[in-house]
Amino acid sequence: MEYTLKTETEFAKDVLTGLSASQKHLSSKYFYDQRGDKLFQKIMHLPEYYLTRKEFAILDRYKDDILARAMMAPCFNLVEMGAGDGLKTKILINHLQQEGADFTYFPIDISGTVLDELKADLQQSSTSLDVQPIVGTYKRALEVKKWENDHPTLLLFLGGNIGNFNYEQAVTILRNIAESLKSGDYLLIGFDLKKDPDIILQAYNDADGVTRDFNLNVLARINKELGGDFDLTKFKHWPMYDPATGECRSYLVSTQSQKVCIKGLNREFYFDKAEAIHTEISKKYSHHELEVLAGQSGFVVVQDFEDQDHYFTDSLWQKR
Ligand code: AVJ
Repeated sequence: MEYTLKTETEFAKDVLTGLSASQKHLSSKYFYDQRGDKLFQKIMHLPEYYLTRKEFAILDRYKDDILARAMMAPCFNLVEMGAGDGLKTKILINHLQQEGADFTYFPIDISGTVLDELKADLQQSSTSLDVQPIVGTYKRALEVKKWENDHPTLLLFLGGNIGNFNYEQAVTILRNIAESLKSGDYLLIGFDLKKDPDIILQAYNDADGVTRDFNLNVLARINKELGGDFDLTKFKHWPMYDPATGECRSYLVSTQSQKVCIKGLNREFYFDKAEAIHTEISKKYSHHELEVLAGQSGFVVVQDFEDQDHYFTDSLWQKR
């Protein structure tokens, strides 16, 4: 069967680059198609995956304090990087609406499906809410900057999504965010904090194998969208946590030497036995590190809001 060449898409280009590199890599941003969204929603309910529950508790407990600090005008923009299903954000949105606040919500996500669901869901519960979804990467959204107006902005970057970048990349993206904001604007950003390495590793290696399937989904996507013939049973999910750097890294390790054909790229790729594809980083921060990060990217830390176990922080920053 003839397979149309798809070398022009961003995904195709990234797969070609990543699988041609001497250390093979694929970006975790490609985990999130329709199936990946479902898997991640399942992950958020896993007993081992504490991040979502902790942040939920923080937002529920401190919503008044957070909004009292960050709400400076009757009319403002609420921008959210990586909104996903918006379940956590709904705590803040509901609260804002109860207070009669006047704001436009700009949810940004790489997955169009999840944004459609979010918009439908929000407009069902509150018909008057102005929702302006933006489908795309953080980078793209910051270039388009649909929220550029005279109103102040509260930008949300929740869930520990910033953890998917290493430190240098985090500085770059936060500087771009700072540039898209006005002096005095706020950023509420979620960081997973350094803690007992066992607890962290288990969160990325759950007993049910949902995280394994999530990781493998990038290969399933290559099969589906680029005509690949990856045999998913021949790759092993391998997360590891480095307590020094705070980086939890996930790999897919080839269990045998094998050849994979990707028709859409018109290419074959070889894997040695035990060769690894790096797929994800989930960086954990110390308080000191996030202070430095804020300073380097043009913000000051206003206040940290943490759960009782100090596993996670929603850190409120202000643009200098
Ligand atoms: C959505 C980036 C916060 O890194 O913890 C969950 C994604 N990966 N399990 C994370 C994820 C594996 C998650 N973030």
